[in-house]
Amino acid sequence: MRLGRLLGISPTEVIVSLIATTLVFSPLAYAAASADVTATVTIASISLTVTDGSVTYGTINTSSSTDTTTNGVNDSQTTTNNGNVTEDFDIKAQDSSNWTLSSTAGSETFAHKFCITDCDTSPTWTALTASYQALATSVTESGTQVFDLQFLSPTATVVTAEESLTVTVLASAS
Ligand SMILES: [Ca+2]
Repeated sequence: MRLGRLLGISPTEVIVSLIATTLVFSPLAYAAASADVTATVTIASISLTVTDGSVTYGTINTSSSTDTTTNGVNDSQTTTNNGNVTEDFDIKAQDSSNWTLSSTAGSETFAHKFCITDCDTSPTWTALTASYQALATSVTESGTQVFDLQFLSPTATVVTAEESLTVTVLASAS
């Protein structure tokens, strides 16, 4: 009561003043709080390479065969996923300028086959066709698939100049 008289206010009035001050300043303490969410995104890139991408079978007879294994020209090919998503690889071939692609060789007809497992020792050759077939599935980023090719020459042909043969590997999102 003595303090209240000196300040000219009663104790009850002092308490009320303190509460009022608190109510005024409390909202300011919350107003400064914030937090950010940082979002990132990467656009999918589907890409592949085939190295070295070139096979020279050389000169062979009709009704003969050669391949890229160590028993042949030793030139296995490596397909690499150089995109940024997991990919599937598919492979196909096509007729050449003068010969027809088939599963077996014939007159003016050749076969082109691929192998992915134990190709140097006990290869399993699968005939390439004009339609895509699975070469590898679920290849992770930077992952690779090595494969070999086998060429079976026509049983008869009038073509004696160099013939170019095309094999195509396709990458798609796995
Ligand atoms: Ca080569």
